Amino acid sequence: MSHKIQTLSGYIHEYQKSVLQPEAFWARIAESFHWKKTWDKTLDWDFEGPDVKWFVDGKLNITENIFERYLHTKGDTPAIIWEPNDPKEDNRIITYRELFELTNQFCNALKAQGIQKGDRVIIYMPMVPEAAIAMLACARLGAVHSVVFAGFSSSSLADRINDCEAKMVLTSDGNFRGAKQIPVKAVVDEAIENTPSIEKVIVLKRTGEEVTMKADRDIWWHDAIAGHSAAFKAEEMDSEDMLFILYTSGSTGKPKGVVHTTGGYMVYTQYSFENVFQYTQGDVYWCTADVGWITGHSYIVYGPLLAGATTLMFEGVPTFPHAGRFWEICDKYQVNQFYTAPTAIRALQAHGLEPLEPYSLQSLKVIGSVGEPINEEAWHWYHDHVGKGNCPLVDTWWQTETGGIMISALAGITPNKPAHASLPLPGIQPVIVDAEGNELTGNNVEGNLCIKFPWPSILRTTYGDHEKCKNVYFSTYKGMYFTGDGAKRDHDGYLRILGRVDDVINVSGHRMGTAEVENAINEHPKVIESAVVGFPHEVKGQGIYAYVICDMEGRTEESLKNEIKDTVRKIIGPIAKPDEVQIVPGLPKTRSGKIMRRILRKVASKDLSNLGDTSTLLNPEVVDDIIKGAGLK
Ligand code: 6R9
Repeated sequence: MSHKIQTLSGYIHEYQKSVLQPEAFWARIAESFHWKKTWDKTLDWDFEGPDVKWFVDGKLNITENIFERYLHTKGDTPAIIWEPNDPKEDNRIITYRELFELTNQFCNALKAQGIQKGDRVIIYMPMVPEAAIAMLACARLGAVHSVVFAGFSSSSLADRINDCEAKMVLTSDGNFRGAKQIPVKAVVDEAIENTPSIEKVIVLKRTGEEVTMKADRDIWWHDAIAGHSAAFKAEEMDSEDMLFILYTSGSTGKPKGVVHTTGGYMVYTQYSFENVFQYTQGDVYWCTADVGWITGHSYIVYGPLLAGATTLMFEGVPTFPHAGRFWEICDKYQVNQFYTAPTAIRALQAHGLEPLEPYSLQSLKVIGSVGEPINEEAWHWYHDHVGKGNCPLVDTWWQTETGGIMISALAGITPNKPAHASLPLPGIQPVIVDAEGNELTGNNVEGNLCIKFPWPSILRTTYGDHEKCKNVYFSTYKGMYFTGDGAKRDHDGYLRILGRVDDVINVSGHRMGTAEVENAINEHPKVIESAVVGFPHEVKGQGIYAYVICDMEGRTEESLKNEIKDTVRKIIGPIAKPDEVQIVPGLPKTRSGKIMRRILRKVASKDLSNLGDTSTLLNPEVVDDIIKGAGLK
């Protein structure tokens, strides 16, 4: 039975029910899934711990809700349509039955290589169907997957492997990305020099480039699956058994391993997918994210497949071999729902309308946005030229930690308002609070965004460090989950997300902690101290600006700046490379020694108004030097 909301009054009705009787509301939705044993209690929760359990003592396997649930009706329906990086290469269309068999076969391969229920498996792969097969196979045998975006460096990869003590890495020889070919296996080799827990590496042949294969450790994917059966009995999992760990940046130094569990994540991703995108059976849905991010987990793989949808997976980039690539793919497969990020829209907007001209885009019914606030200009361009003015544009606000979309219009059901995420989904109770944590009720209010009641796909912990989970998300405001975002409820009652209020920068929709980038910069032997802030960037949304105190001996300013950028690229990955590096004589500090980031943010955004009183600083004179150094005086 579908729980798709059909009308505005239906939304209002469902929302009210979900707030008045959340347990009854979610129990009714969960009943439409296949459970090996139904739950004894719908919800157990306490935000102090935090300790949240949904569908307590329920037993299930999430992949049975994709495969066994649909095989008799959808065996021959395409589950995944895969479009390669290079349009000249053949595409692949994989039906539900084929995906089922490929998943089972890979389960058998993983088992033969020593993977058991509870083991952690790292997936560091390109956007190919095998990445989804790897995730599903882990879930089916009860292993915990942790996908690491294949643009991260070897040391970022090693940190994640060590944090969760993974036993295996799944990777490829190389990745195609636009005109580039990236030697991924070499990155893995470097990473696992320092990861004692890794026993095996399975390598998918993708680019055919030469790689070193270490005997007894490395095995080709095609050899690993050879001779294995296409049948595998799904492991019985508890609702609260871990499904995956996904690392994400926060305001503290190292990325945190956000933990999602089986039952609640399953229920929420399908429910939110069907409702936000108003997916109808037979539609072709396309989300352009990478499976290395939460959007790829929830809205390329799990949500759509749980809904029995056809999900398109694209290996490449928006501008290769030409800036009309996205639109070409939309027409080629008659895509009905298209979901992308504002940064991609802005990048394509810069190419003008010409690349759109050869394509009709007539099949599109719904367009969506995710990852960062969408500015009004990009909103209108996307709405008018891609959606041709007649597709609802769902601006979906959510986070790695929330597992699924929290605030968004339901396409064509609830009203669209440019640059507003708008209204919460049923079951989601957002509140705007002031600095003291008082709830700001009514309209026309602005403050920090919290959620005051659990929803099924809320994070359960941060891997190996529950205290951190408590401190980061549940301690700032007592009894509430704190999102780290600022928000405004406008005069009509629609929510607008204002961006992060903590030390997290959002670069092209990717989260970077300022402390994390500073730690990387400080690895350079010539660096004495650094401070990193975000600044407005036309395409990326935010760019990274680094202020660095250096020992200049033997270096020119230019060479040092490049070395610093390179250090960050090597330590974290290309996405964290600073856009600007400014060498400074000092950093503005308070008398207690805290860096005044507010001033640095102002200078980085070339805005010298309201710098505030700098006379109370420990070193007021550096402010002038910094302003001059930035070329603003
Ligand atoms: C799904 C995802 C989460 C942060 C979040 C917020 C920003 C995401 C947004 C948005 C405004 C939207 N964000 N969607 N801001 N409007 N529609 O992106 O997860 O990578 O964890 O990032 O992204 O700041 O806190 P994640």
